[in-house]
Amino acid sequence: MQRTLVIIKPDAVQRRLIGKIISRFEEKGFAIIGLKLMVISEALARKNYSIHKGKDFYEKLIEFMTSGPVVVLVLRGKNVIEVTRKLIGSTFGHEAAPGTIRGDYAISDRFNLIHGTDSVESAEKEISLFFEKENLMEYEQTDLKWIYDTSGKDII
Ligand code: 3AN
Repeated sequence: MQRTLVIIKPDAVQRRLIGKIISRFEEKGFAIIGLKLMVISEALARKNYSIHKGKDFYEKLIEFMTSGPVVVLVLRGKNVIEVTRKLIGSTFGHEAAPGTIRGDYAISDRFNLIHGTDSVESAEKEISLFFEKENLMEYEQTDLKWIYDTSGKDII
């Protein structure tokens, strides 16, 4: 099963949206296998967003991501990277479709509540930046057989 990293950003924590955001992922059927509340250090923020280094919004992004506590999650499930991005919605709150997390709760270009990894290559890299292996709980999801059809070789 695929894994992804999600960060509930400082604006979402301050606006008390942690529960609502986590519910979207739980209700979809994903397992939470990593979870913590933390303040991201400047060095870690720069590493996680190194792809945007040099862009005009980069310094402001680092400032925002380190401005208060965030909740960091690792989610597990079928196509979790792509599906999570769909649930999150497009980057700018005012453009994000209603029904998505950003579409329902964000309006800003920068204060867009949540980060979700965008590719398989980035996922394992980002997960290892935020979590030690022993802090990820690879438990059995007991309702898996009601979320997917697990009766055959593949999980459908
Ligand atoms: P997403 O989070 O939708 O994957 P990315 O990874 O392209 O978006 O950008 C990372 C973060 O950088 C975004 N969440 C957003 O907060 C910020 N960002 C991206 N593009 C801009 C922009 N043109 N102006 C301001 N902030 C931006």
